[in-house]
Amino acid sequence: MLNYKFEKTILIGVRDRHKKLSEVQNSLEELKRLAETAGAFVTGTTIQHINYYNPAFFIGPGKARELARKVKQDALQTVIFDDDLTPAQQRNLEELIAAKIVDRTKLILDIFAQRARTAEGKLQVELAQMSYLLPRLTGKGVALAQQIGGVGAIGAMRGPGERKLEYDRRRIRDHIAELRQEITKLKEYRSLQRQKRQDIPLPIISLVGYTNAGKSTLLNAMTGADVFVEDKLFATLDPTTRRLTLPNRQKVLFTDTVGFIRKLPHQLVAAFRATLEEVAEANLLVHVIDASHPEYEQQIATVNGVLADLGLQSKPRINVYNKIDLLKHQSSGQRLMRNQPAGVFISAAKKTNLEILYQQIMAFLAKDLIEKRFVIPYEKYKLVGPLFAGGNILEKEYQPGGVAIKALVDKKTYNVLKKYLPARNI
Ligand SMILES: Nc1nc2c(ncn2[C@@H]2O[C@H](COP(=O)(O)OP(=O)(O)OP(=O)(O)O)[C@@H](O)[C@H]2O)c(=O)[nH]1
Ligand SMILES: [Mg+2]
Repeated sequence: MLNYKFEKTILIGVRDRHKKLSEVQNSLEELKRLAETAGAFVTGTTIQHINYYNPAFFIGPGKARELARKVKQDALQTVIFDDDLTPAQQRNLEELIAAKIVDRTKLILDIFAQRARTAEGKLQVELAQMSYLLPRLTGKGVALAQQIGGVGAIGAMRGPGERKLEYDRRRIRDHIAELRQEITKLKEYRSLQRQKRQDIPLPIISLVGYTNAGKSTLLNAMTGADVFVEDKLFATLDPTTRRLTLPNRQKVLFTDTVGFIRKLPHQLVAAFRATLEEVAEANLLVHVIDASHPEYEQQIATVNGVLADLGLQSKPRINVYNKIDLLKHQSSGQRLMRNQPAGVFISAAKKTNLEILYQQIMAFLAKDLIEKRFVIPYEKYKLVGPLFAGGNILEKEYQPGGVAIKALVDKKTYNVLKKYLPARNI
């Protein structure tokens, strides 16, 4: 992990013939927020126009030399590219320019490393970092021992360069395999804990959305939770789950997850798959959109893209347009309503319209459900109890004749359970 604290940093965006200027500018604006989130002191931003990507330097060699001069002149310490560099490009630029050369993926990985708190989060970030590092090993100058916990690999192996490189690669691959195993173990443990906690499985609603859209703020507003909220990118890395009782007394679980971003490093998506699999278990996704963001449409598209990558494009979803308190003009709200998929307009910070969101969630969960009362003999309860999956139990009472349950059930469950209807169904 690099330390960016207060380092004088310049950002480089590249525009080729296929990109719109505004696209490059907006992406750079976001890169600036990312760099600042990491702690860097951004002193300048440059857009380079290029016709083709130079395989050795990414930008043209002339431009690269110019950049080297500027770095020297202004005593810059870090150069961050808004695009991904190949390992060779990064190496060549580093040889030419007297500053750290960082690409967008590396920056995001470092932010994740700074911010991971739980054991699982840290392992996932480490896994992503190792996958990033593997193709970048050159056999020289890579402080591998330091990277993987100070085991004396470098000192112990002083064979010819090639052999050492092969050795380093193997060690990293082994380490990656270990990390994967540990993550799987932790995940299994967590899901076991989850099962233990609930004797009745509750519906799970997952908050998804672009980073900084207001997911954690919404979770806090709805559940009175105390999840870390910050006007920085990637405030949340570790999933948080909270129980919530809806106005109709139905209980549900809400999960807050890591936010998405454009050009989300594939190493991270792969490493966080375990976390994101929880999104896959959800009955319903609530897609939180920052309606006040000038690029909210592109952000929606990015989120849809990541969800599709995870195979979740057809999960039921409610769109939530957040931060409407910041929409100064009514016209921007109307534009939103005209152009976008239907959704609920809220302000999580001001708790505006949350009741409309609750209504929609309840309507979704209650779709095709009927409310009935059953009395289930104790000897059958073990068998029948799990049928109330979905947590739609409204009342539960232990009576002499069995467990009396008032619940919302779907047709199929009703057909199985109807033999337990009490003589007079009230
Ligand atoms: N004005 C306004 N600001 C909001 C609203 N909801 C969230 N915010 C602000 O937006 C910023 C990001 O909020 P978070 O809840 O941390 O966003 P997030 O989606 O959890 O972000 P990540 O965890 O980084 O993915 C914070 O500064 C919030 O105070 C809202 O309804 N109105
Ligand atoms: Mg958050």
